[in-house]
Amino acid sequence: MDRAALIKNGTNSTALPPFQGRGAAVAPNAKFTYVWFCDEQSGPMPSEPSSKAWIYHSHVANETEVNLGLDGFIVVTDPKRARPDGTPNDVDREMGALFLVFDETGLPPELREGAADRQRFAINGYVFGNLPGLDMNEGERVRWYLFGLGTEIDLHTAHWHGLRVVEDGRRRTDVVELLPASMKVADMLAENPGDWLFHCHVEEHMMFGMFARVTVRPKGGPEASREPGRAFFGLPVRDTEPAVGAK
Ligand SMILES: [Cu+2]
Repeated sequence: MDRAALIKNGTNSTALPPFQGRGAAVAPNAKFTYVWFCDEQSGPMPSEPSSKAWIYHSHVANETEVNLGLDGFIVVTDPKRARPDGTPNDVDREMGALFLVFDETGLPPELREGAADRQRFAINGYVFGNLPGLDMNEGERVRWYLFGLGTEIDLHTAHWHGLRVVEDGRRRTDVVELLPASMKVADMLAENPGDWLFHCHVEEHMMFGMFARVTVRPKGGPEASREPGRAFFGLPVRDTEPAVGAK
């Protein structure tokens, strides 16, 4: 997230390296709290969907740290269209999906996982249908935040089977194009119960594992959880893996 919001007490990454400020680089196991200031231009325009997401990533050792997974996103909601907790008031569920080929080639040997080609064609870091959490209930209005990142190989086309979306409030489709550092919003009505393939439509990427499963649970059966951390962003809850430095 280079320009979505300004960091008041760290470093504003619109400057060129070497970056200045206490938050420019944080040593392993050290802590630093960034304070973000979001102005009106951090949020969506009135013509855009009610929330939008911005990628952020480290600039300290950019390529290495991106490939180690030091990437994330921040959602900014239009205050006129937000619930008190900041979530957009016109959707029932939010998902986040990062399409990125994690390339371990340049990583120190002790950090590699040993794959022969050292490339992982991943959605949110998961490959071959193992991404958990893309679970929703029939009839829900689901907002997807879609991201691309990486390099020349990262030309991705996010595609849903059995489901359609409206991309950035302007066109109906079931394929959203993503280039590196793309950030897009796709709104879906989960109207078609079942287990559906969600994948990159670039042939090689799909064959190398860039696919996941989306489940739309039919009305009347067991429901997808609304618990924070499960209902949002398609991210797993790591009950058994406390964050580094956590007590
Ligand atoms: Cu792809």
